Amino acid sequence: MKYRGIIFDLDGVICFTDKYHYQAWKEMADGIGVYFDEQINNRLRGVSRMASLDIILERSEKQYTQEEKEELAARKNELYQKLLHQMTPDDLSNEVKATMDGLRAGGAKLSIGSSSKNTKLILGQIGLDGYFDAISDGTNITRSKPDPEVFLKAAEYLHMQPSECLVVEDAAAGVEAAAAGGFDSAGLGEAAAHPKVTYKLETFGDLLHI
Ligand code: B16
Ligand code: MG
Repeated sequence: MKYRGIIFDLDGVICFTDKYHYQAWKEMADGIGVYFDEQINNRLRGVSRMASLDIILERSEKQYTQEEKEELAARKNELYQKLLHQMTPDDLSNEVKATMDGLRAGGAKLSIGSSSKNTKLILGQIGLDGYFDAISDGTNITRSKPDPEVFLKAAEYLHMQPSECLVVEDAAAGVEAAAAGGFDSAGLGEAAAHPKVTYKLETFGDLLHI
């Protein structure tokens, strides 16, 4: 591994909370009579909570005030957090854990770079409390991916330059953010097909061969 630092996205890379986001947004959208389906949910990957709500409300005839929108986002988050409490260390795959342990044994420092304000709750649920050398998440940024802020902060917390770090992402917005910040990136799923991605991963374990 030629990188001294590795910055992992959380949702879609370390663990999978898509189905919980979907259930919580669906319940909120049903409550206000707005159509929502899995295809719209796919557009929310890597996007911040308020930007996700704006995408969902594209289907609404009513105009919501900022205060009303904050209430809707809070309602969704309450439902989402209830679902997150169902997660256990079994939601962390052996492959992901063994790969991260291997990268660390090779000398790399590991950080999270996630848009989620629930990062610490999720890491606690899956048994990774205190595991990372740094955490940059939705609580320390003002601009969401595709803005590079979350990754630049992670590099800063690791005391490294972007050129020394590799970003691991599953979302197009995340690959854009990495490129905008001067980071190389490794992509899984939709991110592997992005024209700006540096390495296409088939599995998480492929990181050990970079
Ligand atoms: P929260 P990531 C992102 O996490 C999710 O992919 C995205 O769907 C979600 O809206 C966003 O976090 C904000 O999450 O509501 O928990 O603050 O992929 O950047 O780890
Ligand atoms: Mg993601």
